[in-house]
Amino acid sequence: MAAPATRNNARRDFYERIGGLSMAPLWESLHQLVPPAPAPRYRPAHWDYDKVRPFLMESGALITAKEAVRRVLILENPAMPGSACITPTLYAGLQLILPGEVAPAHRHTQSALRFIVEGDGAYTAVDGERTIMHEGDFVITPTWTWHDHGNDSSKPMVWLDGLDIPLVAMFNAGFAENGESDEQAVTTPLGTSDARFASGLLPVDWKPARQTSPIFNYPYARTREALQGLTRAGPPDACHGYKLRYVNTASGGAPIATMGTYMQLLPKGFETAAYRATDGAVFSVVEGEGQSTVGGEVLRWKKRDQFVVPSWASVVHKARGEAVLFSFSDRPVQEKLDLWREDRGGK
Ligand code: 1HN
Repeated sequence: MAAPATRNNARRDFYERIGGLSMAPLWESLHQLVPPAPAPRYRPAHWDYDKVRPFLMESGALITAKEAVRRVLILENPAMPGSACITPTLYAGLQLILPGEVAPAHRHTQSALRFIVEGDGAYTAVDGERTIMHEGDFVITPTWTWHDHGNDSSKPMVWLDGLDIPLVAMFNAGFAENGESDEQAVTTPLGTSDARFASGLLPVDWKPARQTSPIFNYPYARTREALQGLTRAGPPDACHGYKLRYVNTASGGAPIATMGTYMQLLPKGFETAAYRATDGAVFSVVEGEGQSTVGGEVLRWKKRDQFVVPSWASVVHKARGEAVLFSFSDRPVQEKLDLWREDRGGK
């Protein structure tokens, strides 16, 4: 073998020459390509609603929902500037719709979830059916469905949008089109999907045509009641407190194929055991206050704050009073691909 300097020069020269043929040496990047454990290139981050809200309201004076199409402030991971992503697979943003406004109808192959942060009484319409939204409701906009939003209430409405934009972009599977009018014609009475599908019963001959849930609003009142029931039924899980996943009751799977959604209650003063999983997750604080130590970083949160926990980062949640946290992640995708892992009691 030649002396190290000569050898390195020879290698560099070799890399340059094969680079001309669009080739590269695997041995220079192997460790990075196949790390021994997830090494995410994004960070934990927290958005304090008291700081965010004034900017949201300011955006309301700058542009109408109609002109903006969607008046949203993107929650971008601070380690991924310019990406419009909160994690490498997920997009999140806070959307404002003011009284009397309409966000015009369109559809796209990206799926969306809405988690209502502030306000009551605005609607979203999906393929001709409206649902009235209230704080804490989880509402789905399935892939390739027409959707518009409107606010007939007298107060601003703010919700967290979660979309699988980066995942769809990775597959180059994105399509979108605008509706012919801003508001869709209502073709189905209010409450239809709830009546047909949300009571643990299904219309006798109904067969699911897609993975998406037939229920499109999972109201907070019911979710809260379920959590409360759990607290009476047994002790909390050491890592999660009382945690439920939203379900497509027709399949047992997630309501949206690409994004799992969860709600958990942490009893007063409860501190979870350290936990980590391969799905990075976005949280929205529904009730209470507390803190989460994420990979050693302390995020202090309260009602209406948002925060993000990266893949495989160790998490410890601690509630001051009783707290309720909504979250979403790409876990159903990882599970479908046999990739999802968790570590209960992880460092
Ligand atoms: C979208 O259609 C909505 O329908 C929200 O409310 C956020 C972000 C990127 C692309 C489409 C909505 C979006 C979006």
